[in-house]
Amino acid sequence: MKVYFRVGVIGAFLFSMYIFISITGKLGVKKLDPIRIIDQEDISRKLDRIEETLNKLVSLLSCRQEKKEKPKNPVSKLYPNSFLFTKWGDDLSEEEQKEAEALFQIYGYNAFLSNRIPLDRKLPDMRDPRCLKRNYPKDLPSISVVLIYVNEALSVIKRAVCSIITHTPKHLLKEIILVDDHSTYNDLGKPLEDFIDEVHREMPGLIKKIWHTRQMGLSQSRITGWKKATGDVVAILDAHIEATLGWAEPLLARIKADRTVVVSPVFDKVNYDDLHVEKYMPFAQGFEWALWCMYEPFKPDWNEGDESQPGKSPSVMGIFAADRYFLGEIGGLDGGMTVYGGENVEFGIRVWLCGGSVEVVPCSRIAHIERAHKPYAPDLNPSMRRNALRVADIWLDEYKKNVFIAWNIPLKDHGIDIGDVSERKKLRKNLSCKPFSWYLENVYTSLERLDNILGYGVLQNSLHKRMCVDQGAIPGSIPILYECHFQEPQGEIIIGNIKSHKYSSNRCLVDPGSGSIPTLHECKVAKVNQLHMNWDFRQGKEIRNKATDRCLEIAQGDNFYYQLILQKCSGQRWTIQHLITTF
Ligand SMILES: [Mn+2]
Repeated sequence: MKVYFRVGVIGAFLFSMYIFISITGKLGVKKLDPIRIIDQEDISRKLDRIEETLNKLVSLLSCRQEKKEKPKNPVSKLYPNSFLFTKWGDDLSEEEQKEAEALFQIYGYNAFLSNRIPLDRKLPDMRDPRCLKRNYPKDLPSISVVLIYVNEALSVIKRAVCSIITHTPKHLLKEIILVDDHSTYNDLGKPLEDFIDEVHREMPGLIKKIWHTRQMGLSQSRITGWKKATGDVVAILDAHIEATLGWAEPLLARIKADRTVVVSPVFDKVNYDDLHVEKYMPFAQGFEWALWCMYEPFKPDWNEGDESQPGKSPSVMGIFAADRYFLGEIGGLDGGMTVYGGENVEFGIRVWLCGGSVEVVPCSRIAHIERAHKPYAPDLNPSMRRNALRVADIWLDEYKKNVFIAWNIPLKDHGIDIGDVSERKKLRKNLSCKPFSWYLENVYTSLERLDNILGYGVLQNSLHKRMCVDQGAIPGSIPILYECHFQEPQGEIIIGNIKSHKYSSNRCLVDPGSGSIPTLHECKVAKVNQLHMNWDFRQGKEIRNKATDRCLEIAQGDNFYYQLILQKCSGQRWTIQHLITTF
């Protein structure tokens, strides 16, 4: 039996070890009309117009804010270690620094600065020049824009609303729906109502505001917004965004052409500290086996030399637009997903499997604040893991195990409550959705199937069970013994270092043939160079190199610490934490 040991490269300390068996030898301002006095007799009409103009000015003012003066005497930094002040805030007084830092701790972005810059600030046009030449049909579907949030800074929400009003053609903008997932800060009450009232003097009824009486999480917030929507298309966005010029038309045109396409704009990055915008290149939106989302190159056949063209995407990152009825037909969003995470991946997979497709539309750009920390919980891992297991159970078929591997939890009896999945499974059946293997073969072809993994988790030696095989310092290629971690300690990555994608590489354990120190090499390179990377191993038995007949063992070094060595087999035994098949 040919056995590979792969040790990954994420994290300084990795405590897991994976065993592969090789079958084939691979392991988102108005202009004021001039008032012309045509008929001097008609004073009342004139007065009406003046009043109208004043109203417009009021609404304009609602999107404007005054700049505050800078302090004259710069002072020393009170928070040298705060990420907020790394490259921002040199000219702030001590009082201002305290206020800025306090707001930063609450929101994860520079709410202090947001409160001081114009609500109608102009952002640079990040679009490909080819986007500007494109013509879109006049009779596009109408759009309801949903903004979901919890504990968002008021000025950030106002700026999002102003940007949507400014940059969405008036005849297309059906409404803006604000969904508050039970914010606990009170500046969102009366001041937000006052802002909405100001907007409504110009555009009555445009904004609808919904408040969750308890926190329900991202997925339920989106569902709430979608249910309230009445437009042909619903766009579900975060509230810490700014829509930019021409953002809506490319999305709406795509949905008009094919109502089963779910579309995502490209998010340009708004830095959390100085709030300036950086251009992001268009990428597909994928995920890895722990179901955390990530950017991914488009498939090679994407653009044909025109990178302004929509590209197919395996999933969405949470911001998307879809035909409102189509969204309902495929089951809306999974209301069983809690708090945060995984719900976007679930949606992407379901769209593809149940008769739709997902595209990223590079001509549509939304500036999005990348927070320094998320508002829902200090540690999102537990909710993310639970949601990932739920997605796995409903949608991933035989590939479900890959999610277990990525989270380093046993295949059976993990004891984690994933909620009631019966309704969603029924939905899948009723919609006659395709099997997940179809998705891997046709949509997300770069996702590695991990078919050859035999076991995963920590690898322990019988002599000294407190110590586990670890990848050692990075950079570096010497595996070591390190104290075992069976759970995720302090959010450290202890598993998941088996790379989820075909284009990434793992590291394999190698016997260099001489000396007594085992080494780690990129598996692909090791294979090409015919390094001694094949091992015999059975659960609870020795680990023996097939080429050199030497065993991976442990021994006390000169410093009395145990270390990994290669030597003539002396009967030391090894155990891997979780087995996929018995071997
Ligand atoms: Mn966001």
